[in-house]
Amino acid sequence: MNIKKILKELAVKNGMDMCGVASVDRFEGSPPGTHPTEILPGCKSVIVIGVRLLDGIIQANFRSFEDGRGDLKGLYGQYGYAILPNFELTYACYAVAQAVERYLGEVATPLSTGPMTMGRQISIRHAAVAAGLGEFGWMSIVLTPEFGPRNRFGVILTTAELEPDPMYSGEPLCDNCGICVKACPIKAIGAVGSEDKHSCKLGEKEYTYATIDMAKCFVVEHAMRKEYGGREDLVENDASAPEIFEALSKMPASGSGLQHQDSWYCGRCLSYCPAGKWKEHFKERELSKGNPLK
Ligand code: B12
Repeated sequence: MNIKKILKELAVKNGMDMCGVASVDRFEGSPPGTHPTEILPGCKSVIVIGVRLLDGIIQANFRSFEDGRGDLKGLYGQYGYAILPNFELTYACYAVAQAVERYLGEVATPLSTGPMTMGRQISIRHAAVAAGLGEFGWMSIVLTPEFGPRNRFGVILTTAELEPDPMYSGEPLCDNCGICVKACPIKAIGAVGSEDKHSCKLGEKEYTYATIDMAKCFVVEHAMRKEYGGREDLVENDASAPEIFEALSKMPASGSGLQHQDSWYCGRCLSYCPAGKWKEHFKERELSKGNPLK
């Protein structure tokens, strides 16, 4: 029985595009509490599954950014960020974990995938790179050869000793073009070449990516100002994390839909990143004018 093949096919049957395996030794240097063995004692392998974002949803973002169609922005929140990918990833993580326990008699712990499922037990970005699915882009999230940053990932920890996949070693996926930096409306992504950046070592490879001002990113994502599609100016652009959380707790609950609060989930950095096959997916189909500053 080729268990890795079965698990990968199961991930695909459950709507996933990618599946990779990392050995636990690739997680040396994890921040306290986030090492896989601190979450699952005896963890030997980390399985990472990934789903691409629909081209049709990224194009809805282009209509919003380029044509002012604010009414289409929620499609990204729904199908590209908070709702669908998270639930799909959650179901697929569950199916893979069930298969590991049923077929191998080992223990498998699926982790949270992000908004709507909450929790952040491990850095999923680091796990996706460790499992060979791609590399960090300057914008700090993971780029894959086909989809660039337009993917979401989920993680399953297991005591099963699975053969690890090689880490990505193809052509560099990010050429530090700086489009993500220019596309961000609140300047949350550090400038290319800035000294304020992050480095980390996974396996034998060293990676560098920008420092992200996550508080700023959050203000835009959650439409906390009118200029980002919000109903009111709830915080200043340079609000601190505590100020943001206080404002968020007072934000009126949305009267419609599954989400409790307004959120537009921005996504400019990942929509305009030319990595992966952006040209084939969007430019050649004339889906984007390609200028984030317009
Ligand atoms: C909370 C969160 C947010 C918050 C951030 C709040 C905050 N203050 O951190 C907000 C809402 C702002 C946000 C924004 C976005 N997010 Co988000 N987010 C998360 C979430 C749920 C948790 C992040 C986290 O706290 N991780 C835990 C800490 C420990 O990790 P860290 O901060 O990344 O790690 C640092 C160190 O601890 C160290 N480190 C951590 N682990 C390890 C391991 C080793 C071995 C080493 C050496 C070092 C190391 O390196 C880092 C730098 O110092 C993750 C899912 C997840 N669990 O990872 C998604 C996740 C990172 N988000 C994702 C996405 C898509 C986005 C957005 C693009 C959404 C959008 N707007 O469209 C933006 C990102 C914009 C950008 N350019 O970065 C995806 C990224 C997918 C990808 N392709 O890589 C993830 C992985 C969700 C998923 N299931 O796919 N996000």
